[in-house]
Amino acid sequence: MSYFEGIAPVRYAGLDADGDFAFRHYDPAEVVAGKTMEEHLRFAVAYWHSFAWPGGDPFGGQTFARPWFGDTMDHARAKANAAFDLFAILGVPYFCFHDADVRPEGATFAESRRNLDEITDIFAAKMETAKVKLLWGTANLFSHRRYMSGAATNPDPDVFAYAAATIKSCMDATHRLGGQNYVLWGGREGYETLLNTDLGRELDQMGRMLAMVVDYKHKIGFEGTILVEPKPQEPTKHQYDFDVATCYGFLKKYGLENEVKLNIEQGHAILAGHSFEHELAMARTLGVLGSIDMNRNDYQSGWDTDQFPNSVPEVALAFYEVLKAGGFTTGGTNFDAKLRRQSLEPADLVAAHVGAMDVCARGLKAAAAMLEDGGLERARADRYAGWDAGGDLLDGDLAAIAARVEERGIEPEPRSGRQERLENWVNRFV
Ligand code: XLS
Ligand code: NI
Ligand code: NI
Repeated sequence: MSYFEGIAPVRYAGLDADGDFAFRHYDPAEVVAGKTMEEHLRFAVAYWHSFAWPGGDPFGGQTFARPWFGDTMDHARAKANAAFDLFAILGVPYFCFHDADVRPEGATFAESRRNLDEITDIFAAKMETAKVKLLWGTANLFSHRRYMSGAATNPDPDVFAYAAATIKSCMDATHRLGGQNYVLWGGREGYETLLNTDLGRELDQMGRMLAMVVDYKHKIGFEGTILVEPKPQEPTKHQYDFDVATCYGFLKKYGLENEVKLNIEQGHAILAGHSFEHELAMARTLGVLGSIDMNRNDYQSGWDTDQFPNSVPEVALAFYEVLKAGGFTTGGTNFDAKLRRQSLEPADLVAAHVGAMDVCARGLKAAAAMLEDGGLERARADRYAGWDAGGDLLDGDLAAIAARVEERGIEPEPRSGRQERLENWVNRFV
């Protein structure tokens, strides 16, 4: 019997739909800005939050009683059955996973790797008939105590080697399943205290690991994109992949800026003191926008709360940047989001995704309408028009310009930035 017994596949039923299990805005076949919504949004379910997270918080442990919780291969198989049931109910085109989400840890590295290979076979068999494909795979290099001082950045070279071997096994699994991307999130690649930390050495170790990942990708003929996921802190006090701009500097330093793109997460942007659209605009501008982890942070708690997205105005500005970047290529919209720990029912897991998919659909439609209207782009073009006007004022060096400023008696006239008018304009669409 399915864990989701009694919940039928969710379909688009329009604004008059009844109940929790229908899409009111996400019509996968509806064409928006030249592509179907399914092609634009490329939704993915995150295996870890939906199937591996026990519902704990810093003051209490497990609240969820999932029948597949346990550390045997039988549990892992039961978990896979439930996961593929949810993928089918939602009709999502993609899912994402870490090794540790899908297989039990073995007594040795070799046993863990064999467990992963066995689950990979099961996924491959299910994917032959299921609609769902793999958006990305990744290695969990942060939960086990061996990684408490980092993975690539660990002071112990044995941990670096163990992490490298683990990444290889996860890249192999991702390749085998036809993954569109491979992700590296450096949860413990950072420090708790500078007092015991050699920053330069740790950055070099991280650069070497990433370069080896890129080499291995080419060696095995993996055609997906390698993605790094920025996050400023949590679990460590400071993480090296702080934000988009920091990651770009890192990629440049190690010569990887043409090989690696970024997976940008809403909650991580907030933790870094940015807005999601800032991070996306920065990545678009730097040419490294790869994929998004869609979620929402609580604005009061200051934690990475990984809630399902719920704000159409915020999501609209995010998809505006994605559309401006030309849309996703190998990337997609991964719901790196978990239920609140009191949301115990199977139905909660389904409804959370249904609502999030509808919010994204509304955001996408608003973004497409804003772009089509062109109001923001016109306002920007007008604001910078002086630069397009030509003229020789800016020719030459500082001295030449300075001379012209005096000769021509140039006195700049301040102009309105029109922020409130632009905010009002955006509100017409969201
Ligand atoms: C944690 C990260 C993690 C990555 C995958 O905050 O968002 O879930 O997306 O390792
Ligand atoms: Ni996160
Ligand atoms: Ni994430």
